[in-house]
Amino acid sequence: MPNRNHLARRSFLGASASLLLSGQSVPSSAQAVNAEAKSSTMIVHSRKPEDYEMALDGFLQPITPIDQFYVRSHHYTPVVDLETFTLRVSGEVSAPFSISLRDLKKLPRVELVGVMECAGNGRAFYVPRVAGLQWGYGSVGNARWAGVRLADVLKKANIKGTAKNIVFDGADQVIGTMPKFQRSIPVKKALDPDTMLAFEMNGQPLPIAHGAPLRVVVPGWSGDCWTKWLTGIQVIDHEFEGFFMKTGYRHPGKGVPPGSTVDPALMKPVESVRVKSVIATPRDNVIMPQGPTRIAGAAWSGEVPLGKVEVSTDGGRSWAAARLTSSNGRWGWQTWDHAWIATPGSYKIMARATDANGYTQPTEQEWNPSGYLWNVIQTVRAEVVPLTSASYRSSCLGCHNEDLMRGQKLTRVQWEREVEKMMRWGSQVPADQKASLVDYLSARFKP
Ligand SMILES: Nc1nc2c(c(=O)[nH]1)N[C@H]1C(S)=C(S)[C@@H](COP(=O)(O)O)O[C@H]1N2
Ligand SMILES: [Mo]
Repeated sequence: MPNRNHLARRSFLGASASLLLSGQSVPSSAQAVNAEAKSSTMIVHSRKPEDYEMALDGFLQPITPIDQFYVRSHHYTPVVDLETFTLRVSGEVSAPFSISLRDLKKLPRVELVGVMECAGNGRAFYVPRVAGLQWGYGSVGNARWAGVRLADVLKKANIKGTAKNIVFDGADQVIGTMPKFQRSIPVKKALDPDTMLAFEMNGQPLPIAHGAPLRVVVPGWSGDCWTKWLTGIQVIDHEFEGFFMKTGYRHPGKGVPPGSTVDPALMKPVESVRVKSVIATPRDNVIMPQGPTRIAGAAWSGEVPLGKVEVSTDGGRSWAAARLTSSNGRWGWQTWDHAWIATPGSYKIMARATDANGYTQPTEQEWNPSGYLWNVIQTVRAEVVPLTSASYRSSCLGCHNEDLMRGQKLTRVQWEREVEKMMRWGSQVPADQKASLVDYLSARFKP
């Protein structure tokens, strides 16, 4: 994996001034938004614009806390004045209108749990490398969104029969002469009762980094369709020609020879995400003691619902059904786990998800020019070492209580130094068992 740059705890203090909402008297509901901060566990890809990735631990949680939810912004975060904010609905409608947030909230309220995944999630794994943010696993999150149906807003404007696509406009502070971030979705998806304009996330007013005061929620479709800082909805009777539809966010629909270029006109806009599972625990390259072990993570799908999740501990030769441990509904991700009795040896642990149509995650990459929709089955290598290592018993426990080891949480290098010191001080560790003793100590008593 490329440079993993973690957030320093203080890093957001410096940025907080630009996160403040302007205006003297904002409604009280807006004030919580100001107290916005991200967890120090997040992986920083860029501070300006803000691009933060969730750490693997996040896949153990049925709902992603806001402070761990990934951020992907093409431009700088705008300053939004809630007092003067209006949403404009125009184009192929017979009753165009502008509406304040307060009036928008008078429409029927809807709520759902939905996973949002960046189309570029997993881009870092493509070989050869693809330009763009080098996301690992964590440009995805699962939140409870609340707002109003986009269909209700469109109904209010009375969209015409000629309507084909809905273009969303955000208030981004555009960088230089870059194109505005504008995406469109087809009318059919826009009218789906689950497609919404959200003003709440996990029961709080939508945070600024996530699009306050209003964003689009397009369940099952990749994050690029989920426009943040929404200020305009334009109904059009043709295909939208903006850069991020015509050139960006297009996929050949199948794998192409790695490293090749494809004419955007021959590709299609990215819409649904693909079925995928991520292993949060154990971690890749772990050395761990034998015994009961929990293999766990999260899995999700897009337009086609999630079917099942299976786990293999033998590199994909045999598979066992994992247990789904959350009930996040049709559009959310599901946490899963699998109990495994690990015996000493080397293992390749895998998790694979299958959607309700029977499509299973691939074992090999299907390369595409922008590195979208990575969903290759993940492999985690684990080294399981004996719990009652004979040399641990005779060499360490011969003189010390286990408390002494338990009290020291050391790295492998540090344990190696300790073992060498003990050997100098008379411990009879057979030379050929030194390495496995160090493995054992560093697996059981790690930082
Ligand atoms: N206005 C606006 N909306 C946007 C973006 C943006 O840059 N500007 N980024 C999109 C992309 S590519 C993704 S993956 C999601 C990320 O949403 P998040 O930052 O809330 O995680 O927002 C989408 N909506
Ligand atoms: Mo994205």
